[in-house]
Amino acid sequence: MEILEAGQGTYQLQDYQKERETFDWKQVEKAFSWSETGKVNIAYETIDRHVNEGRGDKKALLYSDKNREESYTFSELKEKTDQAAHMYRNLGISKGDRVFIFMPRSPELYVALLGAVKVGAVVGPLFEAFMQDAVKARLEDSEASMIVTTPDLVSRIPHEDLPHLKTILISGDSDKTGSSEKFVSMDEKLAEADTDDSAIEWVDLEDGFILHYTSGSTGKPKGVYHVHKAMLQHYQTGKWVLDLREDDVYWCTADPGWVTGTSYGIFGPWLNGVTNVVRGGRFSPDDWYGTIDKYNVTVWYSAPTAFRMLMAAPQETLKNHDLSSLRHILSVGEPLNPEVVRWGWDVFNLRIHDTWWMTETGAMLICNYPSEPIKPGSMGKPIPGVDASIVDDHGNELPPGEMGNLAIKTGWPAQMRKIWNNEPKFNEYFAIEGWYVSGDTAYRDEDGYFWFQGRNDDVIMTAGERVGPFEIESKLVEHEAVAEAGVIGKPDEIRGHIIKAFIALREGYEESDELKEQIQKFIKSELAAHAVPREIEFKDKLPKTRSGKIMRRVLKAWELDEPTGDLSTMDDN
Ligand code: 6R9
Repeated sequence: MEILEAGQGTYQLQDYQKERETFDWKQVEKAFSWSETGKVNIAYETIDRHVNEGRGDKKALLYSDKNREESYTFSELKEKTDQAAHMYRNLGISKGDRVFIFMPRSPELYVALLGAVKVGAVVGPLFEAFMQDAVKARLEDSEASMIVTTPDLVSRIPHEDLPHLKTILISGDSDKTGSSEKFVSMDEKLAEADTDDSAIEWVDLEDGFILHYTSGSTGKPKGVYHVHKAMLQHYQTGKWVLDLREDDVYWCTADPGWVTGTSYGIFGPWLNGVTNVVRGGRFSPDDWYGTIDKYNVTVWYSAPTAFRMLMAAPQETLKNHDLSSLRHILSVGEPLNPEVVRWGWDVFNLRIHDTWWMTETGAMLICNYPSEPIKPGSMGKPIPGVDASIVDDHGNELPPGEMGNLAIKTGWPAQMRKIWNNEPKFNEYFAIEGWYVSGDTAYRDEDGYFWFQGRNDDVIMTAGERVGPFEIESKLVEHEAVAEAGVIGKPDEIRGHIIKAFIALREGYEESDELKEQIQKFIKSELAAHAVPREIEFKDKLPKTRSGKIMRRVLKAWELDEPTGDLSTMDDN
């Protein structure tokens, strides 16, 4: 077994075992003044606290895109979010109202979101790429009273069909403004608003602040509801896992439409008072390496799909940039292929640390840590203060090596508190007494490391064997011709299912029957005969969510000629 040993430095989590034995979430509460007052606001703790504790002049946000380049200190963000809070109050928003944020990444987005949280509203971040039906479904389900958007996106809001939606706040010049009472200019309303901090609503730890819609495999998207108390875990995992320190320049590449872009694009870094980079615009290897180089990024949190695209980029792209500022790299969203970890080690001379969590879990739960060995292909071990296990469908814990439901003992701080308007759905996650059942299949090894196998629906039964798609996909991307791979079970009369692989080739490779055979031989000799994809289909690109997850259910639907279900989160580029 290949193992990447822990670094020799001093880390925020120095002794994992000891911390597991002694840690209590109560300790973290003491870092915040609300442990005395009982009243809290996550947006205050994220921004204002640093100003009030003398760190106001520190750079909080470094923003750039093709046309803009700006930076904001904590003091500047405090003033802007206070002003936004007054604006929301002036427009009648109060505690518990749902305010949606439908904007491309920009400083205005971060101000709009945190300002709404300051007045106690529950924010619903949307991907800017959402089209009309996706926007409508989410506003309808949540009965949102306001949406903040930009002139380019406003036409996708079907306001006539949304009786609860009272205000459409437009940031930037738009000819819509004033055309009906619903359309309001954000710039105008901001200019009229005060900038002191009296608009902050002090709420209870169990009051909600964010509603993240996430699609199930079919059916309509679910509104996952999180409360202010989640900050304890955003803050603490920012230390233990992101290993954030005073002078870090941190870059999380995720959009706030995805939970990673809020929990770790806003709250994790800023609760810890570090400088946070936001890069607008689209992904390209040159742009991303350029961003690390330009800002001297030290801690970088991204996703396997992006790492695989960087791997496939020409070597010169890498050589054109100085990436020596990087100290710590992390990944989330999808299984992190061992090949990607090896690549990271080769090109950055750093280990890529995988982290596992979900929209529903609100924050990281199973992770790799700078002070612990990494087993490439494993998601790591539970954070201190959290217990994870592998259970069967009746809740019996399974021994090491056996595949089953990845489950978490209930009661961690960032756990979702409800699915909006859908109690039965919420209860499904907790059907096994005392456990949150994730819907992922995994196993645990003798050393307590967890190994992801697939979503439950993705695990393949072939000729009596249970095969996780991840292991095969990871082996496939080790082949020199393969850029990305998605593996599904295709119904077969004799074997139950056969393994079918959809493959996107690297540049410079052409599809052919010889290549198919070569790939099959490669899997047979490197993995196992039963793991060989009997069918291989080449695609220009694989269907993926906006957070970069390969949509195996879409591959299956294509294969079986069945309806593909809700595609609102599919990336159409
Ligand atoms: C944060 C986020 C959750 C699902 C999760 C699992 C997959 C996330 C992973 C991973 C393997 C990892 N997933 N992290 N699979 N290794 N490190 O991604 O939330 O968008 O709700 O997705 O993503 O299947 O159940 P979300």
